[in-house]
Amino acid sequence: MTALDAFTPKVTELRFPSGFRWGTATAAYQIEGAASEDGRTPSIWDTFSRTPGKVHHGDTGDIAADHYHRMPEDVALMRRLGVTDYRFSVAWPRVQPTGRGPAVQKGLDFYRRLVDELLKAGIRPVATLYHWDLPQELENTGGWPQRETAQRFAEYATIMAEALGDRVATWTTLNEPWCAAFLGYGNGVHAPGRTSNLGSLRAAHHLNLAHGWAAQALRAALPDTAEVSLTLNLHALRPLTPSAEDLDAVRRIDAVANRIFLDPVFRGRLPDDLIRDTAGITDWSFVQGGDLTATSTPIDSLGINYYAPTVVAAGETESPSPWAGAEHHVRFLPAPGPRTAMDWPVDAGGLYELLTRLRDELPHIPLLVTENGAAYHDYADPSGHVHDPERIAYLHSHLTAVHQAIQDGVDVRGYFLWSLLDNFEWAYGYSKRFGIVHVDFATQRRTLKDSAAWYEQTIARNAVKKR
Ligand code: IFM
Repeated sequence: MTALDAFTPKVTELRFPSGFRWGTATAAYQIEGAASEDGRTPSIWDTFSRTPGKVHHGDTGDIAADHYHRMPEDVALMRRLGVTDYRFSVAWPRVQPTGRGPAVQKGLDFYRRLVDELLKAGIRPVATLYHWDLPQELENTGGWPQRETAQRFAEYATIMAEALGDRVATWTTLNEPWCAAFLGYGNGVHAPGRTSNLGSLRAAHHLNLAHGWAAQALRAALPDTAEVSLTLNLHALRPLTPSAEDLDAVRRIDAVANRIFLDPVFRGRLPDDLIRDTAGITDWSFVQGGDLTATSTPIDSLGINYYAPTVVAAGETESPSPWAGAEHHVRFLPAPGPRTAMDWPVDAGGLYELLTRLRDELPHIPLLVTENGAAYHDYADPSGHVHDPERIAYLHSHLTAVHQAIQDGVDVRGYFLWSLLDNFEWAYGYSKRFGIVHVDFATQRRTLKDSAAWYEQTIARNAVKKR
């Protein structure tokens, strides 16, 4: 130690800006259950999960974490943790069972009660309109590859804004449209399980259009102070080597994973290279005049969901793949590093890379990390405790990356941990646990994991420890 060190206070904490939003996130189909109560009709996920072989173990969201009946208990848990914000999604088929026409009051009432409960607890509600549960009736008439679905979505956005707009200040139109388009209609591992490259590209465009029209509908119905947002799962892409071939592989995937959404939404155009790369599939004539003006309706913030980076190289991918043909001559490789129960690498650098990229490319748009977290093989020990040190380490490293990004000039306004509760992890059913609250699905008993206590302290300090 030098003489100077003795007088320099040691930075032991990485403090976040005051007013930083600390949230948790969930999605309707993953937690609500009550799949056929109070007028709710099947969504594409009900149909898909009931189709043999589609979801691990034949699991469905019929009961899930039974949040529909336990909502006050779950809000009380969040209050205990001290979260400032809660990001939930609305189940479209609970509110508008056929995807058309008037709303079902009982369905709306659930979200009214939820919002009231949150406000009573001092928690800001952040509502997502679409987290993948399309009313089955709209899939029957063509789903997202069909333009009309985007019109229906804008009407549903108006219904929700009129019902909750006086109390919900932050609205997200879509969650992860990449998954809805490319996993749902490209490789079919998500609902509705269709496999068509053309279908996935049409779906991506109509999701962009749905976002733009819904943003306009929200603006028309909400107070001027409302925050209108979109959440993307942008891919942090890394070339295997700096060779021209590997860099071109990154470019191709960046076009079909990231810029296919970023460019229509923030620049009012489609990437030229995407149009070139997909020329064998479509001439994009389903994009009509005025569409790209609608998709670029200004929004107030962008949500980023991040879990792990993706390494790409020149080569060949096995089909069916979700990349709409743009992956020809592209290979995906496992990134190095420790892995979560999803077999995803733990690498917070990818989050930093995405955030700083957005700072450089879209300097005026405030960012929210709307999902980040990890699944591990958690269990309650004989004394009833759930120890999850790996999740704490994961969260710590990713929050450190967010802090560094803020230091480096990125306008990140909040962080929403995925997820509050263990829940239905889509095609993996209940086999993957992302919650900081353990759910015993046989009894629906909730137990705070060690990571919940860690998050509570982090929120209270508005800081993570420097390691
Ligand atoms: O559970 C999902 C969530 O619904 C969307 N983003 C990724 C999470 C983990 O896979």
